Amino acid sequence: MNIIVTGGAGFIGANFVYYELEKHPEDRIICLDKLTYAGNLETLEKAMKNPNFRFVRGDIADKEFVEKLFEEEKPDIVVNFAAESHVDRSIEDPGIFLKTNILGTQVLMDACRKYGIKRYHQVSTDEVYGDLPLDRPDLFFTEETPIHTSSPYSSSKAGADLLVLAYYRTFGLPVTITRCSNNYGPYHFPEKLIPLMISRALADESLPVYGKGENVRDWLYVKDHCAAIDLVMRKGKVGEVYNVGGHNEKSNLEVVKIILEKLGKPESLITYVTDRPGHDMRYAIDPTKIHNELGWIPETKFEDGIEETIEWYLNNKEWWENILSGEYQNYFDKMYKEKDRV
Ligand code: NAD
Ligand code: TDX
Repeated sequence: MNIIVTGGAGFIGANFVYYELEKHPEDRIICLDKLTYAGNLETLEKAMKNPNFRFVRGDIADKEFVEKLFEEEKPDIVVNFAAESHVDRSIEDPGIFLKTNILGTQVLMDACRKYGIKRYHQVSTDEVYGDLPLDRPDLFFTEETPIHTSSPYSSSKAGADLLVLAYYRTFGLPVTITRCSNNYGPYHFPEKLIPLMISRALADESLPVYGKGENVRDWLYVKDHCAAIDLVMRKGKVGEVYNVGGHNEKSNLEVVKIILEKLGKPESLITYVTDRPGHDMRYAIDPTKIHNELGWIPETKFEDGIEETIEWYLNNKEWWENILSGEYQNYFDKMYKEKDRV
């Protein structure tokens, strides 16, 4: 099968590219990525050596470009990871979130309608459900929980989800959606909580915790998310939404303290800073549906996953130091433009 993976130079998309190349060597992966500040071609260096992998630089919201790629590749499946993904950036500048996350999804699905597709899979987030209170640990997000967003980011993801379901109902497009909790693991961009705290702690810099650090996230190791997407896009029921999460709730302060402890750094590095406006209090996924229908369970315990992740950041300093210095943005020109390989 030919599978277009959009946003494959980002955190989860890249992990998914490697997951697919290993698990389904018979399939061909075409990664379409705009290489925004969050895209890093260095991450895909190993994949580039695989004859079943192709990288193409482009914008999912560019209709002409997307149609040309569909004509060339005739994809069987499209998995859409491409998005602006950072909540804080969406508070600073919402416009690009609406363009990429909503209009980009529309352009991709229109191409799917025009050229035909076996499956369009939308990678979404638990943030579309809004948040849960800290004093109700009995409450979880199910697929029936109403959409109730807080940030421009989550609103743009919810808008896209609604459009995907509309394309199923109105046009019969064979779609599926996964809504996943917070991921962590290799290749996570160091603007997000866990890699930010690891890189700053290693440099003995202050660790900025928003508010009191009591907000709770439901952490899932990225490989478990990749396994869930792989299952849903191949075996999930068309027109359905599947929640993905690991019953791994931790407050931000707990996470930061675990990182400090593992790195042997003092808690005095923690600095409480002004809270994020509209900050969601607690996310918690009920993954019963994907477990019962498709047999998915998370395999990595947080205690193991966080150790592996810290180990990865220690062993791959160059990867994130190039990001912090901005060097990674020259990689495309250096390695690919001159050689006309993409
Ligand atoms: P990321 O920011 O690390 O990567 C996004 C990728 O998309 C980058 O490579 C970027 O260059 C690319 N991109 C952005 N705009 C594009 C455009 N217009 N055209 C083509 N490519 C474009 O994001 P991530 O954390 O890997 O998240 C991937 C997806 O998973 C997103 O849709 C996000 O909403 C969703 N998600 C993320 C998490 C999480 O914890 N990170 C949890 C649930 C869902
Ligand atoms: O410096 C920080 N200090 C801090 O206290 C940062 C960057 C974050 N935080 C807090 C805010 C959140 O409560 O840590 C928590 C996690 O923050 P992020 O890493 O920004 O993730 P979050 O806002 O939870 O969103 C993530 O999970 C859902 C992803 O970025 C989204 O793309 C995904 O949809």
